[in-house]
Amino acid sequence: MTDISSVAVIGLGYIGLPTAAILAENGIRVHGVDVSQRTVDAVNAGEVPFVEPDLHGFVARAVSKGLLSASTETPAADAYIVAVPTPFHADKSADLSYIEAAGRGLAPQLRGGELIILESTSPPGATEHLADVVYAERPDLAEARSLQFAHCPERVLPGKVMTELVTNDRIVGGSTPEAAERTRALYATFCQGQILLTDTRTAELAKLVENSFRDVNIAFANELSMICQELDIDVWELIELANHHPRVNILQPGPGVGGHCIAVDPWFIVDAAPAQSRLIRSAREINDSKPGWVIDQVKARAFDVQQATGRAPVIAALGLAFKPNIDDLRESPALGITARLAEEFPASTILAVEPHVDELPAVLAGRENVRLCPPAEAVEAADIVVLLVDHTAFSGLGERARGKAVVDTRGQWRTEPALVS
Ligand code: SAJ
Repeated sequence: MTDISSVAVIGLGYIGLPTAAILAENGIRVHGVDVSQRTVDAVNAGEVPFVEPDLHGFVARAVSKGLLSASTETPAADAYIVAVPTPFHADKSADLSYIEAAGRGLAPQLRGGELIILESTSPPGATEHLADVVYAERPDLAEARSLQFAHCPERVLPGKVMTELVTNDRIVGGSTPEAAERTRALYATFCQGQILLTDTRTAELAKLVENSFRDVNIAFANELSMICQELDIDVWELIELANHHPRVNILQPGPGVGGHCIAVDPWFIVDAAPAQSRLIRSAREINDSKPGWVIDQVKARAFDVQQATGRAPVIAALGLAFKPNIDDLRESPALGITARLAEEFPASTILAVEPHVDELPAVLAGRENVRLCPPAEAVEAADIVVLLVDHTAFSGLGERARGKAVVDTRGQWRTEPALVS
């Protein structure tokens, strides 16, 4: 049983808003806080300002029951959950300024005894840093150390957030065992998975390690795809065969790693222990180099088309999102590759294909040689087809690409035309 009846959730983004809504669904009074007035207005109207399946129903219900409200100022509450972004600086070190601002925003409301939980993905030591920021604002509470701090990193997959919030196991790192226990009791109001307790630094590193594990394994697959190209071996067949071994499970190569998590979090480990993080750093570098390798593949095919026809090739770029069947373009290698194709082939028409958006994103919109095009029409018109995202909508198009130069970075058409013909 939790002794907490009111929670302020600071940051109403992809993690904060679902967490606020699910706490409210389970009877806790929740007040959401965000710097964006637009987000605050949307939430107070029971709306969700981004796409996440099922979230809208939770938010609308919670607001109509009077259990969820929002504002730009932090109110008093029994517990605070900080779910703000942690981007990195140019030197790849973590930018903790949003966490610091959240700490300064909640400090004036404290009376002593509150629980302050950091959910944002953070480098080791960030929860202790948040405590230092809060106590610096409230020296009257510092001597008795009467506040409790905990780190409870989010682990949900975008697109499945409302399910995974309930079913995933959680890690809770407490500044004291009591802080960890109170956090466990609060999360147990909605989490049906195990809630495992540790200290704050271990919890922080555990989250970073989960995403680095995936990054390193994707880098292995990406490196294999480049090795196979050199050796003229089909990487997809190779991986399928190797994965028949009972202890081998190789992931899938692609055009690079996108999204705002896996391509970012490993750098926090590298920054914290640079000399010891050689494999993690290499993996990041391999995954970051993959878009350049894809561009080189297109260049080789463009040279052949130019030689054969005497004109610049029409290039279809299939997919702009960072992974299949979503509309999220953040840190998307597919989007970056399409922009670079437009730059590197100024005489070519680039047909950008993304069934999940209605207009070209800003990075492509101003370019004269790029236009948004429906999938089948793009494949039909192109000399070179570059498959960047394995959206289900593209699965039947391989046959139409037969006879054209194809760079299939996802292996989606592998059983149709060859990987790279
Ligand atoms: N990718 C590949 N090959 C693969 C798998 C993925 O190239 O075999 C690429 C995807 O195309 C995409 C990128 O990796 O560009 C990341 O996609 P993802 O589906 O692996 O992960 P995210 O970024 O959507 O969510 C991850 C999840 N972490 C792990 O699976 C360890 C999620 O559970 C975390 O909560 C989330 O990061 C986060 O917020 O940290």
